[in-house]
Amino acid sequence: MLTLYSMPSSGNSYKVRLLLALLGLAYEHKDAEYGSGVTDTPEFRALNPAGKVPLLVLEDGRLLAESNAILLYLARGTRFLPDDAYEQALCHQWMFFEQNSHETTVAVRAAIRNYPQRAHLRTPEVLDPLLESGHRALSVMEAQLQKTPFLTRDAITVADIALYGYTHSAGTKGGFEMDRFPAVNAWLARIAAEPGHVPLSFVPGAPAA
Ligand SMILES: N[C@@H](CCC(=O)N[C@@H](CS)C(=O)NCC(=O)O)C(=O)O
Repeated sequence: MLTLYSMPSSGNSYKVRLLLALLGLAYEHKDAEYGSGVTDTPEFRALNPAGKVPLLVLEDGRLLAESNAILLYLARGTRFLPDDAYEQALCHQWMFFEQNSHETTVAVRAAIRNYPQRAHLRTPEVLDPLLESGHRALSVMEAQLQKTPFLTRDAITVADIALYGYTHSAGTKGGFEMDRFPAVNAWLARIAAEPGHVPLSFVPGAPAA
């Protein structure tokens, strides 16, 4: 069975839990919530020297880190990753955008606003530029989603799951003005309606909130 080390409150971990749920794949969940110290232990550092989750352990013990690499691995041969080289590259395009422009703004602002460990960063000097750059990232998504129902085409792919991880809570957790992005909101609703969709709080073995 697959094993996933993940942080229940984290969008990067949620992306992987969501794809596993949409694929109907069973896995053992190892909780590494922020502040629990799990990612700082020598045992975990031996598995992932970066000290980050998500971390996937394959059935044969091989390891895979980085949420988007895990998504691409799990999605091969499924409806979530197109076979066509260009369409696949479009998925990569959006997933690089996610890590470079979206996670670094939308997720970082939400983390500062919500994790007590980041409370010292709750200043206008830090939060205001993140609001502006996060809105810019959301505008890029809005422009595409005005044209196509999903980010790369007419059907959901791993690119949508990667971007959903933090966009679904950008308003509530990040304080972003989501009313400005109607196509993004419609896209969020389409993904939430996917059969097998689970919320952020879902971890196997625990009741979904
Ligand atoms: N680029 C990585 C980022 C992973 C990451 O930053 N994970 C955070 C939670 S969102 C983490 O594990 N933090 C634990 C720690 O820093 O101790 C990915 O997409 O997987």
